[in-house]
Amino acid sequence: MTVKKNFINGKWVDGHAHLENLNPSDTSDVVGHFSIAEPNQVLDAIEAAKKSQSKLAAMTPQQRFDALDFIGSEILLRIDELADLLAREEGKALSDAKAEVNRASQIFKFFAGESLRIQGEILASTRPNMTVEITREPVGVVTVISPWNFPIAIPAWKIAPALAYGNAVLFKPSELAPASAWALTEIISRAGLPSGSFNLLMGYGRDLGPALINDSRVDAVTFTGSEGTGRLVASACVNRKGHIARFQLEMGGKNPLVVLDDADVDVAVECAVNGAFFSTGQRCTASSRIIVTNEIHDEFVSKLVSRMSQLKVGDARASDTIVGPVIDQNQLDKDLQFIQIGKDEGAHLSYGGVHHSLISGKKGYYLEPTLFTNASNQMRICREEIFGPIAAVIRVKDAEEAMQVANDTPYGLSAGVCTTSLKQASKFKKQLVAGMVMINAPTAGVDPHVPFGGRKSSSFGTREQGRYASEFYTVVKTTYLNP
Ligand code: TXE
Repeated sequence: MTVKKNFINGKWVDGHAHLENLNPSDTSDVVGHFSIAEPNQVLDAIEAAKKSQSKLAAMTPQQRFDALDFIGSEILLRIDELADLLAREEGKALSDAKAEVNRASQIFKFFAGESLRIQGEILASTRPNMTVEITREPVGVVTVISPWNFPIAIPAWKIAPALAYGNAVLFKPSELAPASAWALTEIISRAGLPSGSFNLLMGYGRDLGPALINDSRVDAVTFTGSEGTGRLVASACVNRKGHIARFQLEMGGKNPLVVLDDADVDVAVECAVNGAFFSTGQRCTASSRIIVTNEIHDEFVSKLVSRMSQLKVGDARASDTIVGPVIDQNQLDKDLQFIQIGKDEGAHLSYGGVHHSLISGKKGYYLEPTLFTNASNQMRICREEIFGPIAAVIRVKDAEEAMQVANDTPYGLSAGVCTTSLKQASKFKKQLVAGMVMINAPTAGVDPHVPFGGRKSSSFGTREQGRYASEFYTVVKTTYLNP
């Protein structure tokens, strides 16, 4: 049995035990075995990262460009292989997996360019003979904690800017999807970065998390995952010994898609199907609340249900699969529990809700895309993040009520509106309390070069992606120069 190792201080290192990574489309298929790092190996990695960070920062911008461009190019060159691996370990349909791998490549290439564009400012001083210079420097050592649902794109959008701006990285991927993380690390290990400036530490967050955050040699922590874990990470960053770590959290969503009476109903149905069910609904930007005004409601629901019947559920790697399995038994149990909660709360199950343990002879965590109608915004299925292929339709009387319901949520990541009225589109753009607003577009699916993030319980800290990422991965220095 081959065990894929952790990467510490430029070397592949065994841990004390290993994770078994199972294919959620076929649980008899073991994707691989991955070494679990020990907390004292985390300390070795921190030491190495601290020592090498200045070497990374001393590389010329062109050298950092070349390293990141190499990573982006190799990802693209191996897109079919990496997408197949991603679909196999995470259960995302192959077309979605391919799009994700492509996006990871685009992100590395974008930040390759950004390493050449680190800007500063020179201002006149209020004092005679003085000049004020504002420059950006690396933060130092950054811990990257990522979830399983985008096992290559989320690491890419954290690691690429960290390296571009000269930060050493400690990368802790999700224990549920180590294969894509390992493959990405193997590419990064050949990119010509100083030994120790990039480290991979696989294992469980509860075991490795404290070591990765509590050490004051770690300057910043970027996290994506559940809200509960996000709060633990925040508290550890604030309450550790030594200085408070800079931190950035991307957490849950309960994203609304508003469909107004004047919407193009076919466009609205496609937005709902894509936003709610693609990637098996396991996206923080998934549309889980579909808020529909009275007049269009019945036509919209009937077309949506008919469209849902065309969504083939199956093995993520089968070419005709649209909805792959959910990630694991725990997530399946959570999804089924919420389906029962929805029924008990009095919502009407209009489509799906059924778990198939066997499809085409393969035992997996298959769940039909599921739609509740007659839901109210106060039901638990409309308030808590489920993270599965489950959406609820809430009927409202008009655009005003739709706005109120859309914003009545503890979250604020992405929000969509389908309308043909410019006036309504402008109003919703202004008044939706969300980090991202989608007009006649699914709530999920974003560009790789622009800011990503939310409000309220969805996010904390500065935005990720695009040039706004520099706010997190650099510190500003103000120099007063009296020559
Ligand atoms: O998340 P966790 P899980 C939500 C979604 C899902 C639920 C559970 O609702 O059903 O979270 O998923 C690491 N200190 N989202 O269990 O536990 C962990 O190892 C430091 C929404 O995967 O938050 C992993 O690397 N780190 C979300 C990462 O945190 C710790 C995407 C995320 O794990 C830690 C994923 C600790 N104490 C899940 N404990 C979204 N909205 O995008 C765990 N980790």
